[in-house]
Amino acid sequence: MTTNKHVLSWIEEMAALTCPDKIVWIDGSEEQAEALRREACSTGEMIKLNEEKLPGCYLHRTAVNDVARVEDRTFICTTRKEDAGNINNWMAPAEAYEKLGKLFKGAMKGRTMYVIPYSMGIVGSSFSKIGYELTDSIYVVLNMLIMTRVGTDVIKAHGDSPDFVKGLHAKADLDEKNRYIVHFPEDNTIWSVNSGYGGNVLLGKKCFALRIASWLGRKEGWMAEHMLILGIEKPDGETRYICAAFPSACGKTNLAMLIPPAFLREKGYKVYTVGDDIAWLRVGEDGRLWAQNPENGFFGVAPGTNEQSNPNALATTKKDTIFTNVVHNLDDNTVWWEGLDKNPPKNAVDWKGNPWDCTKYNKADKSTCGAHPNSRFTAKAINCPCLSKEFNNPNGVPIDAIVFGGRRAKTAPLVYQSFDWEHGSFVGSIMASETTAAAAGAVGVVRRDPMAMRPFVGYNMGDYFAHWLEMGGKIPHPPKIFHVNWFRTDDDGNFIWPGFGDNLRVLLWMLDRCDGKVGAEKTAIGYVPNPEDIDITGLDLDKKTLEELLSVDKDSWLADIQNIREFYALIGDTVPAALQEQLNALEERLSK
Ligand code: GTP
Ligand code: SPV
Ligand code: MN
Repeated sequence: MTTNKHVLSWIEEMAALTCPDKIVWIDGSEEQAEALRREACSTGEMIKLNEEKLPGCYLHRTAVNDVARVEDRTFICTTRKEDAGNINNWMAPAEAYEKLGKLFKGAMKGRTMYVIPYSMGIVGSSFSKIGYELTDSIYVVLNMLIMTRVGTDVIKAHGDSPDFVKGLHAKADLDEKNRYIVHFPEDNTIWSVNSGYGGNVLLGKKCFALRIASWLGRKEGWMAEHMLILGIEKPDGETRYICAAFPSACGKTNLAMLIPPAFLREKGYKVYTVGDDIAWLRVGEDGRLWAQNPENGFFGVAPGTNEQSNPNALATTKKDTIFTNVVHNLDDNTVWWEGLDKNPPKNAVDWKGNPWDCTKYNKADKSTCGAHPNSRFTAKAINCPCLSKEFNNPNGVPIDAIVFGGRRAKTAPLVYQSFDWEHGSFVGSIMASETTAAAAGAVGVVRRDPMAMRPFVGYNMGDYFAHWLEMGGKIPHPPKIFHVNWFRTDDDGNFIWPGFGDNLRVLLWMLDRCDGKVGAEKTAIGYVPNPEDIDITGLDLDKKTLEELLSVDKDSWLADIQNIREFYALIGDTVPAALQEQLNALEERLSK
């Protein structure tokens, strides 16, 4: 398949280590993919779903102990510990190679090693990057075929270059205690062992396009961010682009695919998706910040996706989709998840593979769920009805606004705007959110998650903040930076803001701010909208509630300051002085 001696000698070395029975190159052809699907069905690894209702769709169940990213088993292995920083787990590279080398030794005996040549970004574009993933999992191959651009075109574009990301994955025996997701940014290398789940094993995604790419971006002067990219077409036909960074399972896919509320649709507003999870950002010749989605598909959260919340995502999953850890409806061989509709299947199998009694479902008890809370769909971007026509533009799209946001039951208002890039970087650095099922561990605990990148920065968090500040100096026309919170709750724990499509109302305020069309109230934390500037036409929401959503409670902010100080202290002295000063200034403004 290739004559690239760097690739060949690396594969030879990895094969000598893992001892597969055979090696199969993935060429990106439909024939090969179809043969692999058939093989996966014959072994039970995947289940073919109803060809009429869900053509080309499959169900996969992971091991019960292997349902989410494992942050405590994810490592950044740099020669110097301080290059990985205090937020990342660190191991010395030699130690990690030795430790994992033992786990990989002979791990593919009796199995096939698949070689996946893939491109993150448009094949052959100067802003794309190439990786090879070696894996013993057909599920991984089939997911990578959807999520990235794979095959002979990539090999051709790669040519003889020694520059590529070397990914090695083996399921081994899925032993949790020996599960490791390990990055060697100095070697462009990723090793993942003992998992078969999503972000742990689709090495192009979080491992490459965020952790390794963020390292490369710092070195090369660009940014890799956990951001969706969307386009808003206005009634006059002009399209404006926004990036938004929310932590895992906090609404990126939903915002990226939103359907405008009826009154805005009637006025002619349309929303287009460029990306739903990852953005690579660089400064364009015009001095603006340009964003590209390096992925080719969506690995989206299934629960909560329905005809009302996200019809575009639902439509995207109607063909050529792999469903992971959802409910199998045996009556018509389709799938179901909590929040899809009010008709859970009667004759069904849950995500663990056991018969599922939907009458026992109790919202408060996650163990009664039929679908795992982090169950997912892997769907092709081209099947998305609202995919942007710029999706395959190698230049990406110019960005007007960057939005940060998280799940905060109280503190954060619906929206506010930072004073400038430096303050905006500060706002990103102090982000916090309640944890979700996307990662193993407790759910619903508030933790600091700077720029939604806490689990994904491939180097020292303080240096990452410094990179943000430095990039600000390199962008002559920087986007405006905002912060949102769709998740404020009332005293009974209900969300106050309707969210989903109605979030467009807030995005339009941002665009008006970018264009200098509306004023705002200057508060201690930033610019907050005058309530009358958020259009609530047709909403069951009164002005008083909107005021409440926009209010800044100084006491809870002051209480947060202490927590931010502790977090900065944890990162250590790499936190830029400018951000420490921003924090002091915020405290001062709040105390006035
Ligand atoms: P990752 O793929 O893990 O990075 O997640 P994501 O950020 O793309 O999150 P996603 O859009 O899949 O949403 C996760 C959950 O948040 C789903 O259960 C959604 O129903 C819910 N959600 C998304 N947007 C909103 C919103 O505006 N309001 C409320 N209340 N819930 C939302
Ligand atoms: C996330 O957890 O942010 C995801 C899913 O997008 S995973 O690919 O598992 O990282
Ligand atoms: Mn994500």
